[in-house]
Amino acid sequence: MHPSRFVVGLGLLAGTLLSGAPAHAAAAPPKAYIGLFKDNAVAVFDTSTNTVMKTIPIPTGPHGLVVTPDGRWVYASSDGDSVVSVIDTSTDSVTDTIQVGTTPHGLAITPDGSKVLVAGFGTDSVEAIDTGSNQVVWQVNVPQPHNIAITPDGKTAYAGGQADGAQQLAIIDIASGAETGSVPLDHAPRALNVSPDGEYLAYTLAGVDALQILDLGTRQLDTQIPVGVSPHHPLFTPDGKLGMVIAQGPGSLDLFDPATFTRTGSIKVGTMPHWIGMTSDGGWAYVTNENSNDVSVINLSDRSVTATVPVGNAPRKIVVQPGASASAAPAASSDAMSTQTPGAAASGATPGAAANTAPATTTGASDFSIASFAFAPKSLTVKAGQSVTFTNNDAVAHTTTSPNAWDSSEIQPGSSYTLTAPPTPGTYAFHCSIHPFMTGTLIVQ
Ligand SMILES: [Cu+2]
Repeated sequence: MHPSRFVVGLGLLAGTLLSGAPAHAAAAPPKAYIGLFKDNAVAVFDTSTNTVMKTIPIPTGPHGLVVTPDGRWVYASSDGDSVVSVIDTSTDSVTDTIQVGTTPHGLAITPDGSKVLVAGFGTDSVEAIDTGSNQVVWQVNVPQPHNIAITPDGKTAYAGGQADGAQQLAIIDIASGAETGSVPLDHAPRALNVSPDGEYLAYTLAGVDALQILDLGTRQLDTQIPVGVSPHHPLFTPDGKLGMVIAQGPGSLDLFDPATFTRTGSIKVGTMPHWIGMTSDGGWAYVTNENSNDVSVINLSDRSVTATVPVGNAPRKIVVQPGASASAAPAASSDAMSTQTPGAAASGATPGAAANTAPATTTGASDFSIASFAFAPKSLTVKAGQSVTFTNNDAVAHTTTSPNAWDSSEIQPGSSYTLTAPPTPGTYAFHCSIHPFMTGTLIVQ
């Protein structure tokens, strides 16, 4: 949300490269952070290669997610726990855990990065975290707040309250933490965003297949834009010229023209899409697909989906660091994982692989352990025809999948899978089809 800063940064970068100055000024491509609701983790996604680099475990139920305007910190709430985790993006590790009220839902961050607002669904309150101290500095009563939007001037927050009989947009003065007004609603608000010019609020309602546009000057409903079934997260490009909203039913990203409030197009994405992340130049959008376990990478200049990337179980929220969009064209690479199509279940034929998922504890030592989203050891040498067992010691399901050689399908937590090493000597690369960044090698002699 700092287009001017972004432009300056790009100018400096370009100048530096042209003059052949030291490379340390080169900015890293922005990373996206994706909350994996069923993996209890945040995936770190490299937008230059469209691959997951790492998965960071956080407490149960990753829900809200924001990144500071300088890109340095990511805040993630866990709705099954009462905490907000702070991720240092320079190391991609959790460096602080902030206690908040029970069942925190959505997060929002002020444009200057000084405060993170927490929708405290279970405590009927919105809390503010000061990002300098990572302490809660105020709290205000709002019944069952779910998601929050902040105006571009950083002064006002709109919190969508979902409580029966008190469905509303609560208006909060961010400096004081006081509620200054409320817009009553007759349906539960889902997700919301303020237009870049600060003039109106776009929001979605449970059970209403239209995007709602509230004039923030008059606080009256300006118009409704009919969109696909079960609309969810709305977002604007930073220049305000393009609006978009998730339509969960058809699995699409619906586009609208903010000048005329008319729907102008629709882009097919995955199954049960949830949230939109965008590069700060508005060049690329990333849509999480909760039920197909992947992210659709969308080139907004020609509105094409350039890649569909498996990222983990039940991706919901996504944020993208500020910075130049560097989304890779999907390589027509030999890397089978990056070309997996949405919904392509890992159920292919597995010729030659004797396979059965069985309780792990019944027989001897396992050859591969799966833990913390990694295979251990990374590589193993066996003889042709030898039994090789994979034991899943993680809390989430994984697979071991080697294209054209074997596919375990899902190995549940605490279970194992035993295969017979292929008869043909060679090096067999394998991965987890749910978390394609998990890779390993079986060397058959
Ligand atoms: Cu996995």
